[in-house]
Amino acid sequence: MAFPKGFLWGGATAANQYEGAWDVDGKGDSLCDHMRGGDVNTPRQIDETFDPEALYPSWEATDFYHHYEEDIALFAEMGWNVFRMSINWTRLFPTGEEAEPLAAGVEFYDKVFDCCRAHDIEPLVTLSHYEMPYALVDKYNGWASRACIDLFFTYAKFCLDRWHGKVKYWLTFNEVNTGMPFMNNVLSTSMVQHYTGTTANAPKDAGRCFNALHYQFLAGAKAVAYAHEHYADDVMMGNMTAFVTTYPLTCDPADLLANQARMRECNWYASDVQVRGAYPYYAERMWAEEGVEIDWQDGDRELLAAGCVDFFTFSYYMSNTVTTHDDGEEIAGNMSLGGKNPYLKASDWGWQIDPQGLRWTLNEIADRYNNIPMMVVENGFGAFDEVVVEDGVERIHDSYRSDYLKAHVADMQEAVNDGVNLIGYTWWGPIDVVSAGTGEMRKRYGFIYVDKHDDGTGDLHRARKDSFFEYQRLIKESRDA
Ligand code: BGP
Repeated sequence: MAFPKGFLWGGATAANQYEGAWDVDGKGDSLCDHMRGGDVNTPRQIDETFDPEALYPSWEATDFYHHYEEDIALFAEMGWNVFRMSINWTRLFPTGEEAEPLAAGVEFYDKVFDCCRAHDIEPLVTLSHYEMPYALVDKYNGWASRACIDLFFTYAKFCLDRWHGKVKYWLTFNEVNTGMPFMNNVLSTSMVQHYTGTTANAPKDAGRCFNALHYQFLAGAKAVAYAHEHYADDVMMGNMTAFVTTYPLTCDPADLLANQARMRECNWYASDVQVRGAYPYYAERMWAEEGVEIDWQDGDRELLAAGCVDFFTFSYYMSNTVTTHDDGEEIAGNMSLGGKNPYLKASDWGWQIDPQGLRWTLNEIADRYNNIPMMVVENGFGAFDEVVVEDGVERIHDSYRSDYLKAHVADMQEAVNDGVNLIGYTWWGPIDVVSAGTGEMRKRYGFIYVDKHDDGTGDLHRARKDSFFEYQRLIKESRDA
């Protein structure tokens, strides 16, 4: 069996990690522009005011802004028919409160979408990929304030009105569930407080996290409802969940329950709101146990119900374990912590490699949501790469990355054979970008190498890694099958 006809193959990026040109043509500063780089042991630092001595990796990133034509041509060469990217809110609305967008920003995205279309590539656009105008963080404590719902909607409405004919697939908030208190993703949760310091020390406040999420759900629902009302024939609106797949470490029933609680908190809570248009039945107890009061206002329930998404998207990198016994060793993961699994190997950053977990996860989502159309919009392998020059050509022999790719695609194929309604796959960071978690450049995911380094050096030239040709071959084979 093969992938369905018209299956979307491509890659995924985010403006703050890829676009660069952070202050060009009137663009405002985003929260990410205030973050320094770190590494696997050094958490990132958020500065309120810029230190002239410090490096802020998002400022230049890998400069899609000035390389988009070259990069999209390389994507087309691999055979892509989808490219996930995000619009940078501050390139259109520098402080988030302008009534009209900046013409230069609009023109930039016009050109990018036209370039994609010229290569028969569907853009898949995230409206907010850990981006928020810093001015809104400053003034409102970001998503701590209901005010952001309408400000986000002004931005989203502009994007949908302008680009509904060029962009069919839209996602509201990247990995919105990482705003859950347990996940403690500072890019999501620190937006709820005007916070400076290291990402590891950001204060956790369950009440603010749950309410900031409530406001994001409402903002997303408002955009989805608007799109359905005006552009139902043109667009498909999706959620984006960071899927944190966990297994009970032992068959102790207490571990089973602990794992169920973790899966609910990390994955199903946010997904249920966006897919079913209402909080899950266990939310009341969760709020009570966390001492949280949700700021319900008239019309909130109706708005959530009107904003159900058309397709389910998620990121999947790894799996973890959960246990009530203290022999579970905690390791780092994608925006979360989890336990080691003795059956799995891990990347140099401690992310456990589990392709079968992807098949399991796809089936779980299909079971829960009546086999809704699904896309894996992030999956990938961050690794150190070595450039060698052979016959005057730069080569990167990254068989580890190709192995990860092939193993995950093989298990996706199994899920498709199971009957799962999977419509697309976008590899994370198909061209080297800044790491979100650590701010590093040397944690590379790309099929395309970019000459850019953690100390800010590099001339930004691009080079095809071995995995570039593997992905190209895999896509071709899947289409020819
Ligand atoms: C996801 C984010 C991405 C991306 C990816 C890899 O959580 O949506 O923005 O960065 O993880 O993570 P990292 O860059 O920390 O390796």
